[in-house]
Amino acid sequence: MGVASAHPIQMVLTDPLLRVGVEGGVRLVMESTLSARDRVGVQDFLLLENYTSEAAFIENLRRRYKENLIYTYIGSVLVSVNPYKELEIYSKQHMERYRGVNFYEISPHIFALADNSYRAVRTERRDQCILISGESGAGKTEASKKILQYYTTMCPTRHNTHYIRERLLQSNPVLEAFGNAKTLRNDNSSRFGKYMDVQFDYKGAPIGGHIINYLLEKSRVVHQNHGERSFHIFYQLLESGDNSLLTRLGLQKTNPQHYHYLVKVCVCRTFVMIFTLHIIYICNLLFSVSSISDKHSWKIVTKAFTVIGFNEEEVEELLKVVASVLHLGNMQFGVDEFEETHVTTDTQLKYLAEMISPLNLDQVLSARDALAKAIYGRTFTWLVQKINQSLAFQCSSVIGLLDIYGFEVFQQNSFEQFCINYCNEKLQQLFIELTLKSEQEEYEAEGIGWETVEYFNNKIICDLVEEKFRGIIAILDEECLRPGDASDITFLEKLEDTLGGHAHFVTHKLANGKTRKAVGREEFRLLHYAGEVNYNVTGFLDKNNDLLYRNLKEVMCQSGNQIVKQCFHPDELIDQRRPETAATQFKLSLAGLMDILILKEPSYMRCIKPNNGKQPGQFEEVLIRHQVKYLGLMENLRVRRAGFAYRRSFEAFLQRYKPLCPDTWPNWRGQLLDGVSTLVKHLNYKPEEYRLGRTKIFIRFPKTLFLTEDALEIRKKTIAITLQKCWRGY
Ligand code: AOV
Ligand code: MG
Repeated sequence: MGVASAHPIQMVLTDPLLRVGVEGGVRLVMESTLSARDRVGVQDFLLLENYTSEAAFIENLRRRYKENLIYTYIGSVLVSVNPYKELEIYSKQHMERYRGVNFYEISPHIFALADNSYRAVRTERRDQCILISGESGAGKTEASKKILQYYTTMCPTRHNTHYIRERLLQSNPVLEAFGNAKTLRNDNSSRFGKYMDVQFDYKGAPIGGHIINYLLEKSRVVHQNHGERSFHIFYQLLESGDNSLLTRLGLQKTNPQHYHYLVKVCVCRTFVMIFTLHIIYICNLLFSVSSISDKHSWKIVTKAFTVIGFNEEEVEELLKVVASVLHLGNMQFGVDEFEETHVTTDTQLKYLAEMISPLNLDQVLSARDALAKAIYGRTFTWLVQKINQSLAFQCSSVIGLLDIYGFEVFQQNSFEQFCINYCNEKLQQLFIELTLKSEQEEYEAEGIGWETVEYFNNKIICDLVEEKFRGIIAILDEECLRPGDASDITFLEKLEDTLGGHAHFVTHKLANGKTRKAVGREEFRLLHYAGEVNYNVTGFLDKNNDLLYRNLKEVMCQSGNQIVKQCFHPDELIDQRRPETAATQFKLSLAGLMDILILKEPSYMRCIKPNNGKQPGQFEEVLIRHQVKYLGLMENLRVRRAGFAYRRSFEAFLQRYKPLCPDTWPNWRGQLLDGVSTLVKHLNYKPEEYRLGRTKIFIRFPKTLFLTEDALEIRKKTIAITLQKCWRGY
């Protein structure tokens, strides 16, 4: 359609079904590999006739989804719709089809995205990152695993780093066991953020990796929402750990209901006794998740430990930590006639418990929970460090993969959802900065004629959360530090005082003094880019403070368990400074992430969740339309359609493609602009395909650049053959 179908370079290079000789080179054209099925709808939204119509956009998605064509492009952005069923499109043969092949030549696929980034690293040593976004359950984690599989299967190997590929792959099941859980939105929901660098040597072999983890939702260790589970590892261990192991850990091979932390759904404590039987019944139904086999996962995880390089003792130490968390949850406390709390559990944890007994019952329980969360959270970070050690970080070109928890809305949303959704705002902001905003600013700076495309910039929401002094995190920190009567409710009041009237912040109070029913008295509502979410402030201060009694830390420092010992360092006891609050730590780590990403060349994948029932084949239009809207896909398409797919500085363009023109080869001695003009004239670029700015050339269609790349490849071969002949003759 709008794409240059009969490009002069293409005419030289291609004849759809034939091998054609070009300058001595031979090439089999890939277009014939597109089957009729692959062509359902358009495979790139840029080709949509009616590209401004949201209905046409969704219809294209629907038609393709019906044929199991879950991938479609918007230029170089890959859009995917979760199929909720296994598709036969990820085999090694499929990977091979995508190796070294340009986007437009073959049907859209995650492997094409992976390969495209890989080639940029391999041929030009440009660091890449692949940013995968979408709401909870949309398919981000699955996508990042597929990308990693592609690299570990298709890239060349260096024999002395062969083990690295296996370790890169096997880090996933371990981290998922400890960091993923069943939620209402996703049976295997990532409850931590993960950024992973895969490092490649100059030959393109993966030689190392490095993982950064972001804010684990550790409150899940001590309670879960109704219908959800704690982290997978607990169930895997209880279901499949062999008897002697469980005995050594003091655990019983029993239903998880035996462990208080695994049945601690969010129910008021006073009613726990009354409803115990009822809860046990519900929990029996809850523990098994039909889409997850804890037994099978356990086998994979234990094997993965070995691959990563854990020895038997280390695995046992780690599982002891997991078990100790369950034991902590089962500690019981009684109150005597003087209202003092005593430990009533007769276990080896009694000593530990005595350390916290001078508190009242509520304080004791929250101190115990804080300890369980700290142990688990720190062990998770230890695990990531341990994996990093095994991945042998080296200074080289990288492809970064970002797989972070997706935007989520539950009936009850707390501090965790607030952090998760803030993180998604930041990623959306990056997407806007790097695509919509910077693209348009660049055209302006380069003096390229341009009609501005309007889009919603969510910076206003990022500022609302993170601004110094006035942002929600700053106000929360202030309340956390304020001595005296600070509470979750005073925090809410402060928010109202400072932010009331902000376009994206709402409480139950209306300006006319009346009450807004849709927001509870203990809630505030944020109008996120992806939708409205009510946050209940209960627990915000505690979770943000994330404090642990000093004497509990002391006990932990003396632990005989090697992992616990490493997680609780005595230096912590000497340090008098107050640690950063949880929200501020998170804010800083996200700022660090943005710094990492901004230095790399990004590729985007936007994942869409087709229904809330996790069902294959169900394309719920309202739900999908909402995601298309908030992911900014229509704006993305409009900017792309109006804009240019690629840009290169005159210097880089000339340097790379000068072998294609006798006037610029081997060197161009004049002005860069003139050199580029001469080169594109020789390549027969049509006027609508490119623009020359002040310092850069802008190329409208990917196809133009791909064809130029193809021509370059052939030219290089010709040069190599000529040189060989010369040498032989010589
Ligand atoms: P998420 O990472 O985006 O959610 P996942 O990648 O865990 O979502 O996907 C959720 C589930 O959808 C998976 O467990 C699979 O059952 C299914 N699924 C996703 N992608 C595919 C695919 N390409 N082929 C087959 N099934 C798929 V969250 O981690 O909750 O934000 O925090
Ligand atoms: Mg995930």
